Amino acid sequence: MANETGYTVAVLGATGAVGQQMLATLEQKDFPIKDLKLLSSKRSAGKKVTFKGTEYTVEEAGPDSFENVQIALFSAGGSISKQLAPEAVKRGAVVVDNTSAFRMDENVPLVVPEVNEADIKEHNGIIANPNCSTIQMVVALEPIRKKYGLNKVIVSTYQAVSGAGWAAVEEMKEQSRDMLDGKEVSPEILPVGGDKKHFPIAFNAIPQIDKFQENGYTFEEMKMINETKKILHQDKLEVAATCVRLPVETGHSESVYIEVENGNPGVEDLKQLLESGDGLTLKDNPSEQEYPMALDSVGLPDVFVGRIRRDLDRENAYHFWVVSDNLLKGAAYNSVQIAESLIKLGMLKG
Ligand code: L14
Repeated sequence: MANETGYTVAVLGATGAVGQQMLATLEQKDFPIKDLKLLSSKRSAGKKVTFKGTEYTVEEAGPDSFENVQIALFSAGGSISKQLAPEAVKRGAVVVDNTSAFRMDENVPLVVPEVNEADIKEHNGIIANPNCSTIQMVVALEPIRKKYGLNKVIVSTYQAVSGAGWAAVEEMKEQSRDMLDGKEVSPEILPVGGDKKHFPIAFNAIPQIDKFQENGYTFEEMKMINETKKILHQDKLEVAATCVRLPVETGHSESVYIEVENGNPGVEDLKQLLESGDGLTLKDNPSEQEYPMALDSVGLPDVFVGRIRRDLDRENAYHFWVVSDNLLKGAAYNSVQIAESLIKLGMLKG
């Protein structure tokens, strides 16, 4: 479909869980698209995808796919990004990469527009979209950090299966049926496709997301730790994370403990701050049992926060609960927001 005005946009990984949400977000925001190219790895090439009522055939991505592309949204896995992002940049595209391939590269801004939009100005062709669990946490931390400063963050996550892709969601559903029917199950994907062992996710809680590192933390945990410091521009911030997979289809939840640097804000102060924070929706009314839940977050771009309370032993410490749709604000929606910021900042060739 060709429009008179707008940009030439490529979506790489168009058939995947995140790619599909990228298309839904572009459609819903009526993003100015002149030409749309839908790309994938070899495995998914040839599949049909509909965008704004027009059917597209997804093409296998190669270096030349990015000829004349102005903005390329990548979500087809880290190794494809490593291979093709530099090729897209060589051909003049700006790449918004949703994998972990470039996030910690010092020449690549790592951006959550509500938090560090200005970092986009430093880009050299690639802008990284942070990890899903990191994004929703920093959106909630930023208003507090801005006013009171932060010394320490400890987070435990309760992560949904869709982050690992459609095949993992299918595995969870089939396993659930099989277990209820008393059949044996043979997990093949979770906790991590490429790891040695696989465990059932149905009726379970798995304290492993991505592979283990030498320090005993998983890669997902280290992503949260390192990315949070980079996005908040605070190398010395103390951060620890424990990432756990639950049999939830979509919507990550997080229990967050913080120690603020200056002052001793009351819970009401924090609620007001969070209520007016960009991209945040406060849902915090214990007497009416109102708090954020994964199921309620599905399909919505907001980061929901609630259960805000003081630590009982430390003056400057607080606990809260953060929930968001991991495929939207955690991935696709944030990527499209970065593309919108590029336009707003006048950084896309028209
Ligand atoms: O973008 O849920 O770093 O398994 C990698 C693993 C996103 C989610 C990333 C998962 C992720 C993911």
